[in-house]
Amino acid sequence: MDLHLPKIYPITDAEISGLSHTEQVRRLIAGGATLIQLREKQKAAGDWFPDALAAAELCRENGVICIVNDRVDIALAIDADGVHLGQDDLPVEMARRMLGPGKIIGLSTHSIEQLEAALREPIDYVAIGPIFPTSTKSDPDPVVGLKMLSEAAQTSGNVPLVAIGGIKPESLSSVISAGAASAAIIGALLSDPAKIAERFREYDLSVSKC
Ligand code: TZP
Ligand code: MG
Repeated sequence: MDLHLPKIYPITDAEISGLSHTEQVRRLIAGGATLIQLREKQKAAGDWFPDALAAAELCRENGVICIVNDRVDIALAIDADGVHLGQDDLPVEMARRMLGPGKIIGLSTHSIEQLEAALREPIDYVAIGPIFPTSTKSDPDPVVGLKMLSEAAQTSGNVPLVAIGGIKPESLSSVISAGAASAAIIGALLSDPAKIAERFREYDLSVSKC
């Protein structure tokens, strides 16, 4: 699949925002998001499913791409557009077999070695991070930095590269200049739930300056 990623890749987090995924999606769409990842690290599938389904339906109604973090079962159940896998999730080959050729698969990496291995898998995009220090991820991998991000961008070639970890509106241009196609963001977008749409627009403004 020839995937074109938007420069801002928002990811939901119910703990940080204190909101349901559906409400976060509503606010992110109001701010202009065109692709959203649903990320739920706490709830069991059965508890999360109704909210995930409503969030996916809201995305569909608005023509917004919906990607599910980690959970191929949820992605299938809500007919999401794709899944974002980590190094410890189902193997990409298996996820591809379950989802079929039409769905998006992204894979998180944390080093050039992992990135090179990821590029041998049937993925649509690859992510690398944390680029900057982050407090959002429990037990984060070592910080990658902008220099390794540039190396990753050269290594990934035509496969779109997503940068993640600690990206603020003021550092967005540095990750795009280093070669990332897109910047995934959690905390800085969601930490003030009343300002999610406003924060998204701030990132959008920074993109226009890139
Ligand atoms: N993977 C690497 S860093 C990270 C993930 C999921 C967290 C990114 O969140 P934030 O708040 O944008 O630093
Ligand atoms: Mg994961």
